[in-house]
Parts: sequence; structure tokens; C-alpha cells
Amino acid sequence: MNNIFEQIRDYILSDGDLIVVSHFSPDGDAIGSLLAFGEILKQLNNDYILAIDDTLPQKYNFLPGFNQIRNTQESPINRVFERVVILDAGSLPRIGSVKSCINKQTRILNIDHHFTGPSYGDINYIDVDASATAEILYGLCNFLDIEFTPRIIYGLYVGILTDTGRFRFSNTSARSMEICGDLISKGVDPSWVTENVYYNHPFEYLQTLAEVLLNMKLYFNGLACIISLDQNEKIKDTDGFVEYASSVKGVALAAFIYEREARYYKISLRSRSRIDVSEVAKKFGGGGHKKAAGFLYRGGKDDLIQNLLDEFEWQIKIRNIQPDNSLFEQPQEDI
Ligand SMILES: [Mn+2]
Repeated sequence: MNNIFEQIRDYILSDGDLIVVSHFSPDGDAIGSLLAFGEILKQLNNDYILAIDDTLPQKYNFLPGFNQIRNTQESPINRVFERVVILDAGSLPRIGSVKSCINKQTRILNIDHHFTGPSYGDINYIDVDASATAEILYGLCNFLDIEFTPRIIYGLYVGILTDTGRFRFSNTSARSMEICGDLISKGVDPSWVTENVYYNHPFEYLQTLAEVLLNMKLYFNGLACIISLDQNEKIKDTDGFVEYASSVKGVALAAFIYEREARYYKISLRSRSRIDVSEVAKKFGGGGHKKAAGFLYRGGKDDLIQNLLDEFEWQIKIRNIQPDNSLFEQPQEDI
């Protein structure tokens, strides 16, 4: 453990211009970890750029330092860096256009908690037992004796809070809660964070959600639930919609189908049973975790729903899922 932290410390203390990046479609862990890492660099006297190749969800704009993150879709960076730090991104394509900041001489530090196969960094710290990248960074802060300023404590807290689904998913551990407890004792106001992240939706978000839920459909004796939203001008952020479909009593499998562009869909999948939705997503060229996965689909919506239902039916059959109370067996695997 200390060995990898020592390598990371030496990397931070080495020379070379530096950019820190996280994945597109950024979530709370991507943004929170980015801000916390920026603060680590600042305390260790580094100049750096924080970048994400996407629009930033405004619900995180309460985070100290949020405005420092550069959206490279709006203001691209057309130069190569000697050091590139990549946080919370399982593979290089996940950082989008920031890939162009890397050449053969670039030294990459990769810190992540996703398991995705071969590592792509010169230094890789992958801890699949960590609930969030922020959880790994908490350990790094302690090792480096970093001062727990607002940027650090709020960044790390939001990373763990959102990646555990408010301490709901099976990756929630004693350690993740102990860390959050410590961050609260260091100054985080948990109520303020949760209000901002989860209870501060634009009016249009809730109005659109209401329309989506009115058209919710159940299949296979209530074991599967599908909701969908056609292309619209009102909202772009549909984060959290799929959770409503998967929270219906008795539902083992849920999907949210979102039309991003004409005939181009983003599908989010959730499982509350033994079914591994990453297997379903893989059949359509996507991926993810056992309990949460997704894929993109180009084509007609009726075909998409039919193909998805065929796959759901097959999974329900081979896993022998019955409409009863067995959905809430003690989970055996981590997300
Ligand atoms: Mn994460």
C-alpha cells in the first residue's frame, strides 16, 4: 500500500506540466475526485489543469473549486503534457478528446476503482474494493499529510456519497462510512450536500420525470419495468430516472431508454436480482456492473424494446427468477 503511495508521491513531486482528467458523462465521483486531486497538487506546489471532455452537471456547482474544471468540448486543449493524471476512468477512451494530450513521452498516473482489464498508466492504482475513487484519494491525502481543506473534504464526500448511491449500493462498506464520518468531523455539512445533489432539481426535470413515469410499463408478471423518454428540448440531465423504474415493488430488471438524438438511444439497466445486467449490456455492445450497466443503440425504438425484452426474458428464464419475495436475498457480490 505504502509503496504505491510512495510512487504516486514521487510522481507528484517530479517535474513536467500536468493535466488531471476524469471521464465524460461525469458523476459525483469524477468531479469530486478531480477537485480533491487538484487541491493535493496545489498543496504540493504543482501547477495543473483540471479537465473533463463534457458538460458538467450543474447540481455539483456548489462544490468548492467547481468553476476551475475546464470543459474541453467548449475549450479544447491542443497540446501534449508531460504528466497526465486520469481519475475514475476504466479505459482511455473514457476521457474523450483529452487523449490528444498524451504522446509516447507522457507519464500517466491512473487511479481508479473499476475493474476493466489491462491497465493503461505508467503508475496504476486500481482498488476494486474501494467504493469510489474518492475513497482511494482519502488514503492518499493521509499518506501525503494533506490539509483537509473544503475542496478536499467536499470533493471526497460527494465522490463516496454518489458512487454508493447515498450508501445504498452493495459497495457501501464500513470503511466508506467511516471515511464519510471523518469528513463530517472535518467540516462537511452532510445535509447541505444531500440537499444540493438530490433535492434541488430543476422544475423541468421533475415535470419530465412525471411524464416518463406515467408511461411506465411492466412485463413478465411485473419482473421487468421499462421507462423511456423521447428526444426533448426541456432537459438534458436524466440522471436518476432509471432508479424509479427499478424501485417498483417486485421488479427484478429495469431499463430507462433515452433518445439522445433521432434514432440514437442511451439505455440504462438496473438489476435487483441474481441477473447480471452487464451481460445484457454486453450483448448490445455496452458494459457496466452486475447491478448497473448500459449501452448505446442506433435504430428504431420498437426494435430496441423488442430486442431488450427478448434478452430480459432469456435472463429471467436462465436465472429462474420468480415473481415472489426472493429478489431481496442477501447480495453476494459487490457492485
Ligand atoms: Mn467512481
